Order: sequence, then structure tokens, then C-alpha cells
Amino acid sequence: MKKALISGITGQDGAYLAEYLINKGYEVHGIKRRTSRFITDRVDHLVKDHQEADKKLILHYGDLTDSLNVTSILKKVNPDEIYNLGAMSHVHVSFETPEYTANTNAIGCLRMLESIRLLGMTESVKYYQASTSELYGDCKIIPQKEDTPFNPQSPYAIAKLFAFYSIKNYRKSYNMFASNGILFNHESPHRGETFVTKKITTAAAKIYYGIADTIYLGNLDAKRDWGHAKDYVRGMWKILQYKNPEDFVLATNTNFSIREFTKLVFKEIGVEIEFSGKGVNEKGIATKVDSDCLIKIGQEVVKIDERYFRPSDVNNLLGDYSKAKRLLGWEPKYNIHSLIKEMVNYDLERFKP
Ligand code: NAP
Ligand code: G4F
Repeated sequence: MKKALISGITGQDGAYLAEYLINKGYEVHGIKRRTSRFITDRVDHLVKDHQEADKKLILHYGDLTDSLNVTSILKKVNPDEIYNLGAMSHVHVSFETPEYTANTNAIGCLRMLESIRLLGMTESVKYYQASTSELYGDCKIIPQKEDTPFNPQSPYAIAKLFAFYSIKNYRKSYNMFASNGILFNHESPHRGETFVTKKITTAAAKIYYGIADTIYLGNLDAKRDWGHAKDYVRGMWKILQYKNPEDFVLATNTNFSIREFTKLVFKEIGVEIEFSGKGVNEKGIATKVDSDCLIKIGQEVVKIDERYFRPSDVNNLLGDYSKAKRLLGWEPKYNIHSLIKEMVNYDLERFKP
């Protein structure tokens, strides 16, 4: 039985990947941080009682900022495949915590790579690094693919750039099977609530039931290429099954602005909204209501709060996944409409009175 080790198992992608690998017959080990409350809700359905013998998911306390801990988990598990998904993954928060972000996202990856070397696992282990479309940053080339130049715009992206090149360097210097997945934004009902898609679907459900009146957002002009996390974890696995270690873009090759995404979400709950005004004075107003919801025509359902603007933002991400399609046979199954439908239905159910 193959063994996989996942850092970031309690996060959105870690949970979907764990389920995917268990269904493929893997024994999955995950690194979870010690927290004052249980935060394993995304993987609880996969964890059996400690006493059961045939456990498919085994969790280890750990942290990517602790070298000895990383080394000792690697030694204990001796995995065939490592998926390094652990990260301080919020771009805006990285401006508040740049040093911690660099320690986790950049040096955390280096710690893993050095541990593999120290333990003599260079030949036996395959390593996936969670790289990101944020690397392209302020990029004038549309769409972006594997050879598009990077221009990162945040402490998060700069830390991920260090990790990206560490993978390339260890691959070349030590002949390691180490690959980067350059993943464009991917979402799901289990997305963290401070990312914009989940923030919008959550708010729309609350506004639908009259639990809230308005959602406050920041930059509505930014465009993102949004896919579903389920499709992307399948791609991660395929990247490690490819005959050579290489870097791959996973994306949908479509993009939408935050404003367009918001309109689509409200349309899904039967409400049409129109935007008017500029900058911090822009508002999204309900103009047509076709459902039983408590939203009134003329209600200002979207307003701007400048706290959500970033010191510098990334304006236009659009991925070209043709290399992954050609070499891995990977394509996304979800589109923006099926993604939004699933997220909205989940949140409507969640807040149903
Ligand atoms: P997420 O939901 O925020 O999950 C991040 C995971 O990393 C959580 O399990 C978190 O643990 C863990 N973590 C944070 N700091 C850590 C540390 N110091 N040591 C060990 N673990 C730590 O993120 P995601 O959306 O699943 O993304 C997974 C990875 O893909 C991340 O590396 C992210 O940067 C990258 N990525 C994501 C996207 C996307 O659109 N989702 C796109 C490109 C790349 P806690 O639960 O304890 O916080
Ligand atoms: O949802 P976001 O916070 O995601 P962002 O910054 O694109 O980062 C995500 O995707 C990356 C891949 O490209 C990952 F590497 C990263 O780990 C993370 O998963 O913001 C998307 C856009 C930004 O332009 C932001 O300024 O939405 C804009 N936005 C507008 N109002 C907002 C808000 N973002 C957030 N989080 N909250 C708002 O109220």
C-alpha cells in the first residue's frame, strides 16, 4: 500500500486530497497543528477511532516552522509521496505577517526538502509543492502558462516564489522527483470563509434569509480564474504520477471579476443586482427578486469597505492549462456555474432557519 504525507491536511485542499487518496487505496498521513480547539472538521469523516487497526488516515502533530518536527515526521512515516500544502495561504493577511509567512511558505518548503535529503529519501520519495498563480502577480501577459514570467505582488507570493525555485533547484541539483503545481484559484463549499468566493456565498445565504442585510467587499475589479478544489486535487495526484518531475499549470482558462462573481451568486438565489457608483461609493442594489427570499428591491446588498483593499493587488489572472491537458490528460469538470451552484446550495442549507 502506498503512503502519502500531506501537510495542510486540515485545510480545504488537504481534506479533498486525503479523501481522494484514501479512495485510491493509499494510507494517508497528515500534519496538523496543535490548536486550542479542534479544527479537524474538514477531515473528521475520514478519521476512525484511534483504536481501530485499519486506519487509512493518521494525523501527526507538527508545524512547518519546526525543522526537527518535520524531520521526525518524515522519518516515522517514510512516505512514497509528499504533498506540501501547508501554508499561511491568505494573501491579504501576509501583508500583516510577512515574516511568519516567509518562515512557513518559503523556509517550510526548504525544511521538507532538506529533511528528505538528510534522511536519504531523495531517490524514494516524490514531492508535490503547492505553488500558485499569485506568482504571476502584476502580469501583462494573458493567459498565463508555465513559461510566463513571474512578478509577485505580496509577501505571500514572494515566499511562494522562493519555494517554487527551491523545487527546481533540488530537482536539478539532487535529481529529486519534485514538482510544482501552479494552481489558479480553486474553491468549494469547504473554502475558508475569509476568501472572497466563500465570503460572498455565505453572505448571500444570510441575506436571503434576512439574517444579514449587506456584504462589505474591497476591490471588485480584480479578475480570477476560479475552479473547484475537487478537480485540482485530482491534478496534484496526476502531477506526481507523470513520468518526469515537471511544473504544471492547473486552471479553467476562464476568468471573472469579483463584481461578476457576486452578480452570478445573487442570480443563483433568484436576485438580480446592478452596480452603480465608483470606488468606495460603489454599491450593488437588488433590482429584481424572483424567489421567496427576504431581499427587497432597492436593497443595497453590496457595499465597499476600504479595509478590504490590499496594499498591492493582482488584477488579472487567467490560466492556460494546455500542458496539463496534453501530458496528464487533466481537465476541469466543474465550470463557474456548477461551482457557484454547489457553494450556494451548501450555504443556503447551512443557514436555513
Ligand atoms: P487553507 O485552506 O488555508 O489550508 C492551509 C493549511 O495549511 C491548513 O491546514 C493550515 O493549518 C496549514 N498550515 C498553516 N500554517 C502552517 C504551519 N506553520 N505548519 C503546518 N501547517 C500549516 O489553504 P488551501 O486553499 O487548502 O491551499 C492549500 C495550499 O495550496 C496552500 O499552500 C496554498 O497557499 C496553496 N494554493 C491554494 C490555492 C487556492 O486557490 N486554494 C491556489 C494556489 C495555491 P490550520 O488548519 O491549522 O490553519
Ligand atoms: O479570495 P481571495 O482572498 O484570494 P486570492 O488573493 O486570489 O488568493 C487565493 O488564491 C491564490 C491563487 O491565485 C492562492 F495562492 C492563495 O493561497 C488564495 O487561495 O481574493 C481574491 C480577490 C483579490 O483581488 C481581493 O482583493 O478578491 C478581492 N477581494 C475583494 N473583496 C476580496 C474582498 N478578497 C477577500 N479575501 N475579501 C474581500 O472582502
